[in-house]
Parts: sequence; C-alpha cells; structure tokens
Amino acid sequence: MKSSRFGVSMKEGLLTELDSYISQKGYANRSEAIRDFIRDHLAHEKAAATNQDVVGTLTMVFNHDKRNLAEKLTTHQHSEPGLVISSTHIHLDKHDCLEVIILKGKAKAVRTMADTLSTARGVLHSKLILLPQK
Ligand code: NI
Repeated sequence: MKSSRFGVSMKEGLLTELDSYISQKGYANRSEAIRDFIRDHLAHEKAAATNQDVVGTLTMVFNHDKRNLAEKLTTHQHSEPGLVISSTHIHLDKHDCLEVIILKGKAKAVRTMADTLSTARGVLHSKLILLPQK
C-alpha cells in the first residue's frame, strides 16, 4: 500500500520526551513509533466503540481492608459465567492487592463488567485494555 507523509508540529518539550521514549523502546525512528501508537490507539478505540468480540485485561489495585471488597469483586466476576476467563491476585503489602482479570466476550458486556469492578468502593486504580479478538 502507498505511504503518505504528513507533518506534525508539537512543543519542543513534548518532542524531547517522545524521542527519549522512542530510543528507550528501541524504535528505529519516529515514523515507526508513531505508526505503532496510532495502530494501538485505533485498535483499542474500535474494540471499545463497537460490540464486537473482544479480549481484555482489567488491572486493578485495591485496598482489601475495605469492608467485603475482595468478596464483592469475586461475586461480580461470578455473576456472568464465561466472561472472566482468568484472574491473578497478588498481595502487594499489608493492605493493598493487585488483581489482573482477563475477559473475553462482546465489548459491551466486557466494558460493563470492567466498569462494575473498577468503580467498586476501595478500588484505588484500574485500567482496562480491550483488543479486537480478530
Ligand atoms: Ni491480596
């Protein structure tokens, strides 16, 4: 397929940060890195915007001292059998836990499950990554 060139202007500080990131990651040049960023972003957006079959990971850090939180999170995961296909729980310190949940299904159902889990009281950080299954 034919390639096209286009110019992008940005503040020097942002460009310096970008170049530093690019060299850390080992990209050959800016074009290769920017193509990768765009592909990655579009794939995520497409998977999130439509109700296609997706796979996803939900990463959460939460405080297990919050009343019944760990139990609530587990109960939610059981509520739609087949949607959560795997999970890993790590005890980070005396109070906090890291849980990575792997989901598979229609984008809408996966997002609803992820929203329910990540908005539970006591969840400190969460990030959902969705990718098209095909
Ligand atoms: Ni734990």
